[in-house]
Amino acid sequence: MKLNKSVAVVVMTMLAFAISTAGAANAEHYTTLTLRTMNADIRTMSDGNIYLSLFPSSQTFAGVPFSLQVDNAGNDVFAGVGQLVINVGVFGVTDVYTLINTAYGTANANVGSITFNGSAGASYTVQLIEGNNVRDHYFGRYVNSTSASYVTQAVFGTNVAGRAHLDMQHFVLPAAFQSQNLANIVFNSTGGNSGNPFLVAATVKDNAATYFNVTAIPDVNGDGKVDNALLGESHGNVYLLIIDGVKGGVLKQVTLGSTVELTPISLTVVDDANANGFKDIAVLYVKPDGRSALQLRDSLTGALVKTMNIPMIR
Ligand SMILES: [Ca+2]
Ligand SMILES: [Ca+2]
Repeated sequence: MKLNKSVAVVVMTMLAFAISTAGAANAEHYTTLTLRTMNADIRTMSDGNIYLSLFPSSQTFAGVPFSLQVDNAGNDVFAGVGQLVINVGVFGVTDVYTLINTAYGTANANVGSITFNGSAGASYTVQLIEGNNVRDHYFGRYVNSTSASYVTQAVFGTNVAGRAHLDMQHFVLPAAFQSQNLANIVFNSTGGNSGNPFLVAATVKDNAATYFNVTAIPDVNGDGKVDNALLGESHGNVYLLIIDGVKGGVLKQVTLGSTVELTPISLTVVDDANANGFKDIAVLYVKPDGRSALQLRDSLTGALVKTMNIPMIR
């Protein structure tokens, strides 16, 4: 609905800080982005009182952390016809979450776009369409519906007539981004009174993994060169990776269990217990009861050969 603060036509290239919120080791890895430049205050919009508690604060909406900011002038979103460039600089981003709604809006109007630019050429643009992936923040006489499955309506606020709300868009980036930095996100607003999109906050999720140990294993891909086995953890699971010792590509990836079930310690090469001609790998880990165990995994297939409890020390 109405933007009480006058928003001039602006084309802006603004910087933003990326604040890492890695959190617990077992948590998914999110980075909340801070908009360094804002030019409107949604607390003054229709039913804007519901936003009073939000700025500034850290919030979790639908399981995704967001950083909500307010500047010295009392602005808390980027709005109006113009462009905001948010520098990111996070490697291997898989998902981007945004809080975007509009003031006003005409059904099916193209009111802008959001573009994700990689550091090595990847680029992905999504148009912002009223009634598809954006809608009025206020449930009233403008556009009150979204059809895109990746929009979660009213992650904050109330989704009924006469009340305001914020919606969350979940963009899944193409695979090319997993081998480069997400350099920046360009929020482009063109809608004017056909729908004036405003960006409240954005957060990115990456595929960061933590590796605990690596060991050389006899050649498993037949190029005559020694390969490597790695023990790692990502997104709440513990993994064994067999990678090409020369080129680094993944030959086999298997999940050993969740980080709730096992805490990875180390791994080593052992003899060929399952007699398939390839040495096996013993992974040492700690169970929830504090006792340690070994998973014996085949170095070619990653298949579980056996699990061995380790005798207590007397
Ligand atoms: Ca090899
Ligand atoms: Ca074997």
